[in-house]
Amino acid sequence: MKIAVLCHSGAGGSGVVATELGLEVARAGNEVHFVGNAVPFRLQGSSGANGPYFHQASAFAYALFDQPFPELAAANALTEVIQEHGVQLTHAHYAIPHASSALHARSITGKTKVITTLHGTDVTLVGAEPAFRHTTRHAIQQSDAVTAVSQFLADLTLETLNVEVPIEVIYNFVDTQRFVRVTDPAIRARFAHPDEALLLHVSNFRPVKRVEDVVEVFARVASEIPARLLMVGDGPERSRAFELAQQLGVIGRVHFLGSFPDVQTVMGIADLFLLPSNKESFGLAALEAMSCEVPVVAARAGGIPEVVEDGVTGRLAEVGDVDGMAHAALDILKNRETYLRMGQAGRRAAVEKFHPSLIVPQYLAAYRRVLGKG
Ligand code: GMT
Repeated sequence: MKIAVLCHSGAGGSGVVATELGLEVARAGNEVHFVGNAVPFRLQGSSGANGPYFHQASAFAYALFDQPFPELAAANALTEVIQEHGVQLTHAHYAIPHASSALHARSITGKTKVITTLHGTDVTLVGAEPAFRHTTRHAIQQSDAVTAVSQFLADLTLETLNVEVPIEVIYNFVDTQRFVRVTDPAIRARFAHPDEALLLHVSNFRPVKRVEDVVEVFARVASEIPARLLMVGDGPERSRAFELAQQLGVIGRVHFLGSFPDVQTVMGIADLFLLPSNKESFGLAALEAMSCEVPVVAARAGGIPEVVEDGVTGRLAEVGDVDGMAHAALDILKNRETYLRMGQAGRRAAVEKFHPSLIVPQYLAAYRRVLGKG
């Protein structure tokens, strides 16, 4: 099969899933072409002569336009890729603008099918916004197939956007060979003393992630046991989290490491992962932590309970309940038996439910069905 992929290039879960899937689909012998404004975050350095290939959309700016039109540029670049490389199928990750760009290219060429994967805020925030309601619904309705990364998201889409097409749930996956426990004490020693608990948060620091709650939970934990917090990623809420850590007097024990692609190294040395988001359709970072045998304390929001099993692979509390989350974190960190049991259960879930060998074939089957080959 020849497949084009449209996705966000930054350090967000939808771009990560799109990239890891593109790499797997290429490894399975298919030709994969990414099209966009920039090389996706995790594709950098990962593609070889057999692909996946990356095609840059034009960044043309014109004085009359008060802003550029990246979705039109993407549709144009995709049209060229379809014509030049005989792409039969376009996989759009995130409804707006990627599915819209793909539909545009389909309408120009009459040659590509479009499969759209819904990831989260494309429905819960963007799709719920009156400014994008009709275009989001149209992009979903007109796709040749639609998938969502959790049952929660599929149900919400059908309900809130009044969508009338079927939505197949295909969970996200994790590379369980890459996301493993890191046992080298020298790596952990860079960030924490052996007697300190190492807590971790990884995200793009948008308001939806509630990064201030991460700091609040950490401050409560650190008032009872020796602990440190690693904050990985960057985004609009970073400085607020930093200021709060200063106000709460824990700044010396909180390390803001910025954003980097090899997050498995810090996942593999952490003792606890925090994800207090107020909306989360899946929570890919939590799954990556689970694969590294790290228990997760998270908000009972959206699709998180489909990934993190309360009391088994971690603990869930209501959104904003920082006392409850701190209490749960301390329960886990103070009880070695619970900590080990939850870590091992997380790893087992990653291997048995979210392994690429289980999930990638579901996408390949969807591709074949859309192309009338399955
Ligand atoms: O929809 C978003 O907010 C963006 C997206 C991203 O690129 O970070 O995150 C969503 O997709 C991820 C991959 O499927 C999911 O793991 C995240 O839960 C989801 N984010 C939200 O729902 C807030």
